[in-house]
Amino acid sequence: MRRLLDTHPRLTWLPVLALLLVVWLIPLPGAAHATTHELALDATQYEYAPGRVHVNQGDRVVITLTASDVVHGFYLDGYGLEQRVEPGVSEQITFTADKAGKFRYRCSVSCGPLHPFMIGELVVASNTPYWRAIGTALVAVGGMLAYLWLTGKNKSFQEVISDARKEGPA
Ligand SMILES: [Cu+2]
Repeated sequence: MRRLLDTHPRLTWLPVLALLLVVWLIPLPGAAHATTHELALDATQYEYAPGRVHVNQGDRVVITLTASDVVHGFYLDGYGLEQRVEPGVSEQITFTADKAGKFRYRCSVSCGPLHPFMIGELVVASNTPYWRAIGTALVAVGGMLAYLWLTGKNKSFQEVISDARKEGPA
């Protein structure tokens, strides 16, 4: 290792880079920020209340689903969750919002003429520290690749010079 560092002194910053990666990647799961998000969701002809729900990626979501007029359903796009709910009988839906983005939830039980328009939206905010860590890692890897590319270029340049000297003056 020492001999390698003597011949390639700039390699010394590679351990620093490795340390940087470790520091950034350890808190990666983002579980420290995850909370349990409990909410009541009421289904009625032809809407949900609330019509839009905001949670953070990684949150455990506990929905207490009720129907206040006729039988309704709840189907969450992207997560494939489905639950039927009858008036007067609340249902609980529990899941982890591990996918970031906007997902529609819609009624899955035909409940009347405007049933197809009974749609709500779940907004899962992406985990910023997670993406910042990924971004830093990509930048670091990009920097390392750039360094290796430059090193390789210098080496071949030196080889070119050395070859030129071997050939000597014409
Ligand atoms: Cu419905």
